[in-house]
Amino acid sequence: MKIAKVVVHHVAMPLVRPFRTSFGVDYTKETMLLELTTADGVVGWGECVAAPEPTYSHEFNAAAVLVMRDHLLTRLAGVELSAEEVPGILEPVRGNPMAKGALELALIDAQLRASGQSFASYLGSTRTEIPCGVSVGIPADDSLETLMNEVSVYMDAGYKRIKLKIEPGWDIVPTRMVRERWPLVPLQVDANQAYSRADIEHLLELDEFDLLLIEQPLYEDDLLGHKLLADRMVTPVCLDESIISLENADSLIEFGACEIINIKAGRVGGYLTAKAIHDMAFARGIPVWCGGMVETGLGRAANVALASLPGFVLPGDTSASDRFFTTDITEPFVMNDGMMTVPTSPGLGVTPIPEFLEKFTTATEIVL
Ligand code: SMG
Ligand code: MG
Repeated sequence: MKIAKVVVHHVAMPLVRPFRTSFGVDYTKETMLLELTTADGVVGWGECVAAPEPTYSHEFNAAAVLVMRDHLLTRLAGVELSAEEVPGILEPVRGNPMAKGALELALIDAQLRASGQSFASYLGSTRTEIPCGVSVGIPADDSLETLMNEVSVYMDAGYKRIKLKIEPGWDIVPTRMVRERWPLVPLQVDANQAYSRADIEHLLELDEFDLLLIEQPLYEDDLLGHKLLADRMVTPVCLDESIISLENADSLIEFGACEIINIKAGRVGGYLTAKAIHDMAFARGIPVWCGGMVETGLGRAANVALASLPGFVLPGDTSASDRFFTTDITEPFVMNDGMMTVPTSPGLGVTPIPEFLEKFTTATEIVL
């Protein structure tokens, strides 16, 4: 295929409630949806999981557009290529995994629409439905009551796993409260790098809550710190932000810095690398699960397909569309008895609904 045109749709979608993490609070999802057209007139869609600010990682929306336009599409446009060649062609460009992953996804979608194959089948899916977990933010009002009410809503909805966002000052007490109220629910915590090695003794207090894992407790570059923690903590250490490639995932497992991996395609440069990390971890018996970046239905479709691979043995942050949005940009992803159906139509299996795309679009940019 030849990439002939790429339009970036900037969208802003209100969240049903604020989503607060240790690095900030969001009231709106401001994201970029890519509409890629091939020389044959096939359209594919992708979603960039960067944010307006470089707070989860170094990438941010404005920079991602520039990188796509000036450094990625200059290498990809107008040449005959398949999606599988994209990681290799973009390899000379350092970093910028979210920008790369978004373009790769749009091309995969176009390619699969042309061939009539679903994304899940293309990846090698072994399941028709997946269990859903949910990520619960730190309450914007710092109230334990607000947290308990929110978790109650998710428990009633049938979520199979609860993840609590934690930070210094919001960790032991809320985790204990949720664990006491729901003694059996699979529970995990995510600090988004908010602690340091000086907090190791404190983090060990979480061991009493029978957690599935603790996610990214320390700064992403503190690999030794994660190993020191993993050596002492009974709760398995899982890495998110620190995992940026197949090679470093392999290294960090070998080094003992993590026992479980959160796989997010955008953080590692795309779904092909995400699958490679899955395959490596599966072969080594390392559990993985699918992370989320508050995606619209487009990115959610891709994540649900990824999460249907056999090594995804823990429920992911693959919640229903209504966890974040009153109106999704695609047909909404719904959950039944804690499970979500993996799309089977060609490509991602969903496309933006024109009326909703128009409603949420704040700007469009032609980058090729
Ligand atoms: O999509 O359900 C989702 C969000 C899950 O907690 C979530 N993501 O560090 O894992 C993480 C965060 C990163 C995004 S915060 C805006
Ligand atoms: Mg995380």
